[in-house]
Amino acid sequence: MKRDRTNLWRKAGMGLCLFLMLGAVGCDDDDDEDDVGVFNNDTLFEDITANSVFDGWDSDNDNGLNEDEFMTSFFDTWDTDDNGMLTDAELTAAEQDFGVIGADWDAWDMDANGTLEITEFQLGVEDTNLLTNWFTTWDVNGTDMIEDREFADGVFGLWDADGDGMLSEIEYTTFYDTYYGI
Ligand SMILES: [Ca+2]
Ligand SMILES: [Ca+2]
Ligand SMILES: [Ca+2]
Ligand SMILES: [Ca+2]
Repeated sequence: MKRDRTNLWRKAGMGLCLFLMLGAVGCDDDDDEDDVGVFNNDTLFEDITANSVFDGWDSDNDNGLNEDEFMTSFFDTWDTDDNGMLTDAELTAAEQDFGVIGADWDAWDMDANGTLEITEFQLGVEDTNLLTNWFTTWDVNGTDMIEDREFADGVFGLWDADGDGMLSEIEYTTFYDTYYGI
């Protein structure tokens, strides 16, 4: 029934388009494109839930990330080649893709070996309050943990630079495969 009504409206819309075109006004019917090509925070939630990456970070298995687990989740996420260290290139990519502000690579790399190990990363993010700010903002239900839904909503918000709640299929898939693909 709902579908019938939608089709009816769509037909009515096309009729209106035709009418407007006759009046020399352009009409861009991109409804079909929107239906298949736009991804939102629900998509990320479903994907993250399905691939069990979140469960891997939740090391005490209480279905939420405490601040330590949250920190580890970002270290793992940004370590895109999974070698247990963050390089300058990995951090720069993360800064861009997640809208990170205030990370000081040189200061964080305390032994100046060109990579961030997890202890250096931990001290660095504590210094900037970067993850603490996200943690506090994302914990919408006030449990002092980030549950999977809060995580998906938060990360999607970082990816969605223009804040309209949507990413194109290409944008979404690129982000997802880079950071959460298995
Ligand atoms: Ca946990
Ligand atoms: Ca790495
Ligand atoms: Ca280092
Ligand atoms: Ca929470």
